[in-house]
Amino acid sequence: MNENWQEVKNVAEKWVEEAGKMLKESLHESLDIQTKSNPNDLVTEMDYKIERFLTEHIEKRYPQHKTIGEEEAGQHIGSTDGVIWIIDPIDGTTNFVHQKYNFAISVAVIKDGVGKIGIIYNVMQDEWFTAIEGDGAYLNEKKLPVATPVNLRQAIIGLNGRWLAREKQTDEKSLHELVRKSRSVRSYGTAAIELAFVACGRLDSYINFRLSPWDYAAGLVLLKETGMVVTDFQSQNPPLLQQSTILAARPELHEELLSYVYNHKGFDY
Ligand code: 2AM
Ligand code: CA
Ligand code: CA
Ligand code: CA
Repeated sequence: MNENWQEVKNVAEKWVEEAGKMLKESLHESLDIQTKSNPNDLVTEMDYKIERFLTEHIEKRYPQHKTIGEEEAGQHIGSTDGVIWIIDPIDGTTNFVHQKYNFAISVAVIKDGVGKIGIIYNVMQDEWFTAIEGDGAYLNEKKLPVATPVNLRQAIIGLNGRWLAREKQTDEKSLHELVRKSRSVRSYGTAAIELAFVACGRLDSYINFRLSPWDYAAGLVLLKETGMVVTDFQSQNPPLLQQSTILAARPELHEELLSYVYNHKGFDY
């Protein structure tokens, strides 16, 4: 079947917009907050609610499509055949809870393992980072330019301090050294937005030692459209059904950064 991706994207944006409104309204109410894998790994009733809201719309309109989400959807899916929606209902739940700011809804649509649509909605700033494969990436109505090179000395890198704290080695190819050599580092606490920031040039690179497909699937579509490179630490395409390390950067910078992370296998949170 041949999908009209523009139409799918329009419909998806409408649902995401509605979901964004639900999130904004929920900020005025008290929320049920629980923890998952560790005391810092938060989940709220809104994470579940938004994921259900999106998956129900998708199942109703596109019964042939499958859905994978962080909280509940698609845990049985073992193959990338067909059309799959990969959803993060709230990326940056800690920010959602603590800051009521800097969180996103991330939706990717892939077909037979290839990213077709990426939508990252930065809810409180009302910024839409979107892309359709082969059609360029956009920030709101504005088409994003193709990436130009910068070197490490001029680069601003998105990196969570947690990963640095875990690193034992401090040799010339350590993360510590990478941070020292860069112009500066930033940490926003939302992988989806940080990848979108690389796509639009606000960051030159983003590095994460453990992410899941719903954190990066939409970002992959955007980054490809702007000529950015995104791989795991061993320079392979990130998988779409399991966790991965992530290195996203401008083309030449990616190669330079790879030498710093290549020997890292990744960390747990
Ligand atoms: P989340 O908010 O959807 O959980 C910073 O914490 C970034 O890492 C966020 O994008 C967050 O996504 C993601 N992340 C992925 N796995 C995580 C975990 N186990 N604990 C905390 N953050 C996680
Ligand atoms: Ca989470
Ligand atoms: Ca996430
Ligand atoms: Ca999430």
